[in-house]
Amino acid sequence: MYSEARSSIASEESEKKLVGRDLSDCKAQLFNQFGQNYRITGQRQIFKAGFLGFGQKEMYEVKYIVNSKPVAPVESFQKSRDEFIQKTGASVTNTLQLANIDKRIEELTKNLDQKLKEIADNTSASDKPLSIQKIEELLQDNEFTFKYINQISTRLRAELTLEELDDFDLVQKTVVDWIGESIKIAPNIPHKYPHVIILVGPTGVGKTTTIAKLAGTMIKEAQAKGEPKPRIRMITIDRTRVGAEDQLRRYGDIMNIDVDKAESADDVKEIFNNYKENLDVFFIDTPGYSPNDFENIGKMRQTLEVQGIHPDVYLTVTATAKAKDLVSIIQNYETFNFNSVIVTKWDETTAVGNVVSVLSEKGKSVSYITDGQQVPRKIERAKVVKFLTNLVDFKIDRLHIDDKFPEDK
Ligand SMILES: Nc1nc2c(ncn2[C@@H]2O[C@H](COP(=O)(O)OP(=O)(O)OP(=O)(O)O)[C@@H](O)[C@H]2O)c(=O)[nH]1
Ligand SMILES: [Mg+2]
Repeated sequence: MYSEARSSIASEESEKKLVGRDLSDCKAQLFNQFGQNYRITGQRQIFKAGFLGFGQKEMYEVKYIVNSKPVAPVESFQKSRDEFIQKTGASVTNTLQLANIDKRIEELTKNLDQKLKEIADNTSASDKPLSIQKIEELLQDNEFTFKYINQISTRLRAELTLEELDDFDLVQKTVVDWIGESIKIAPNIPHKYPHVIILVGPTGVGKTTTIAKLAGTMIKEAQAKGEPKPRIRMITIDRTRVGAEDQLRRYGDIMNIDVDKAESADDVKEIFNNYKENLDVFFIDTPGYSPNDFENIGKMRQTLEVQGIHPDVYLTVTATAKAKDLVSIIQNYETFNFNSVIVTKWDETTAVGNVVSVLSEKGKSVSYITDGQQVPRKIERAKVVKFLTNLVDFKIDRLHIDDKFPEDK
């Protein structure tokens, strides 16, 4: 429902509509086009459907009328001032009254300046070239954070000429390249043997499943190369969740991998020392804790503080997590000194701008992506191209990005 304004002005054109991000955005657009020669006659919130009709976005629609005889704001003020002086001038006979009039004019001028400044401040959004506005909308639809979007817009203004900004294909291509450059892929670094791999992260993100996928992939790759089966052992330190150990054991049984349970740093150390000579890889599965559960996260950290194991720690997060939550997960799991991030449940979302924005902001690299429940099939090493081809509604030059972002640089 529109909330309607009541008064009407005689010399006006017909009513029109305009859509913006919010009321001040609509006002800024109107000011940009008509100065102050418009009047809002109605306003309402509307919802714009996102990609394939999913993910509605709140927008604002205003109805407005433009005055038929435009008068610039400053002119109108000067006119009123002249009329004011003319009207009062006849009766003004002494300097005191004149001084009062001057003071009043000064006040009015100050107020008007302030108003104009406020309007100008609000106007800056609609000053944007159309291509920047369009790219910002695309980035929003892909759930990039406001901070990330602002950086892209600022860079576009700084690095592209007005002519280039008119070419939307070029703008998209440039932005896709910049997004690609902001994604850090964790390098495949050589490690000490046995290779200790620990997955940490919030509850239910897929840590245990991902460990099974990683172990299964190692076995499959060795088979494919005709190499001997890697010697793997898995440890669970999950004491809190019923069935956590069973879940890991079930995967262990299928792949013929032994599973141990550890309750303390001493347990982990003992298991490690008992088997380290005869193992290639140790996987350590951990319980999931809310990022705000500092107490349990702290205790778990102590359990994993074992001299000499040199672990590769991965933070596991889902692609579906909100940007704000990703920030707090990264911050609160920082204590594990994780090397890189594994992004799970890629199959459960279409927008990955949230992950790209937060990882780039926090300077974190990504190592693996998992995109389904099947073990071990649904895991792959992270690739920039995978992120870019997932961008919704962007025009992607596949040959160009394959060339610019080759795998395993
Ligand atoms: N769709 C989808 N589901 C996944 C993926 N990875 C894991 N899952 C599912 O997510 C659920 C939780 O997986 P777990 O491996 O138990 O998660 P966890 O992080 O070990 O959970 P906790 O140990 O309870 O913290 C299971 O139903 C998995 O099948 C994925 O990439 N895509
Ligand atoms: Mg688990």
